[in-house]
Amino acid sequence: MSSDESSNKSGSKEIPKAEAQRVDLAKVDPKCAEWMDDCIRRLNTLYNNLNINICNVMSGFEIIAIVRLVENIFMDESNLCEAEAPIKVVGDIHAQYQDLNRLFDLIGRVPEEKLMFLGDYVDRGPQGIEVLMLLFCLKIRYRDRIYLLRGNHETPSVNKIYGFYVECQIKYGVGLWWDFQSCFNRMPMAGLISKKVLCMHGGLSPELVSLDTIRNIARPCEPLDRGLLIDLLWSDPTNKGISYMFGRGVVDQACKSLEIDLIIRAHQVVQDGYEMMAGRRLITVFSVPNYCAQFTNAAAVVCLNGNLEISFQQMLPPPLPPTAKAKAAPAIANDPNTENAKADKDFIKPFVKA
Ligand SMILES: [Mn+2]
Repeated sequence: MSSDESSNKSGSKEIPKAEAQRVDLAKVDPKCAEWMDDCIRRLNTLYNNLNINICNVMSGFEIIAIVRLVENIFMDESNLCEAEAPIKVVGDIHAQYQDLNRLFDLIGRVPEEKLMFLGDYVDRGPQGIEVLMLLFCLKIRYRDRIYLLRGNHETPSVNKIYGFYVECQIKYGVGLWWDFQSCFNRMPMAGLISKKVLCMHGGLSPELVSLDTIRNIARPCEPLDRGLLIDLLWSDPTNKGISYMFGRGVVDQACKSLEIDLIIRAHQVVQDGYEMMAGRRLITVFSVPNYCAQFTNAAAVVCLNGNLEISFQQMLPPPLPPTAKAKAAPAIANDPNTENAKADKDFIKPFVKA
C-alpha cells in the first residue's frame, strides 16, 4: 500500500501470513475459558433488551476479577501492540453497547474476525461498563484475536466528567471506577499492523521520532499535561483540540521516518464513519452511528486484507424522529479541493468478503 494506486493492485507483494502464536485459553486454562464463555453469553442477553442492564447479569466482584485479569494481559503486551493483517480497525464506541453489537452483526465477531479497537469505550453513552466487560472478556478468551488500545476517555480526568464516573456510581458504586482507572493506566497506547500500519486514538506527536519511543513508555502511566502520551491520545489533524495539530507534511515525514505506509486513528466524529486525508496516508475512523444523538453520522470500520489493501464496512444511522436536532458531522481534514477529496474517498472500496 502506498499513496499511489499502482501498488494497490493484485501484483503487490504478499505480506507473510505469520500469525502470532495462537493462545488457546480452552487448553491453557479450561476453567477460565468456560467462565469467559459464560460471561460473554450473559452479556449477549443485554443486546436488544433494555429492560435489564449489567447489574442483572454480573456482580461487582466478578467485574473486578475480570479487570484484574485483563490488565495483566495488557501488561504482557507491548505498549505498541503488534498484530498481523487481515484485521479490522474499530474507532470510538462511547458506551453505545447496543450499537457495538449491531456493528458486530455487520462486521463479524471475535474470534472469527480479528479486531483492533482504537479506544474511547466509555463516556457520553449509557452502557460503558457493558462495552468494557464484553471487550475485556473477549480479550481474556481470545487475546490474539482482539487488541484494545487506550483512548483519551480512558483517563480519570476525562471519564470523571463525561459520564463513566456517574455510570459506575449508579450501577456499582464509585469504588469500581477506581479499579477501572488502574486498568486503563495499563492499556497499550498504539498498535502496529503487519509492521506498516500505525494505529492510535489521537495521532502524531513531535516526540514520536521512532517506534521505540512508544515501546519504551513505562506503564502503568497516566497521561498528564503535555508530551507524547497526551499527543497519542489527543492530537488532531485539524485546527481544534487540546494537543498537537498535524497536517499532510507531518504525516508524510512520519511515514518516512517510521517506515510505515498508513496511519489509522479515531477520536473525531466523521459523517461517513471514515475519512481519508493527508494524501491517503491517514484515515480517521469512527464506529458508532448517531454519535451522542447529536450527529447523523454513519459508523464504519477499516478493513485491511492480507495484502494490506484498504476497504471499509459501514453501518448507516437509523432514521431519527423529525424533532431530533442532530446534524451532519463536518469534514475534518480532507483535501480542500472537492475533486481530490472525492478521489481520496473513492480510493477506499466497500469490503467484499474473500
Ligand atoms: Mn477521543
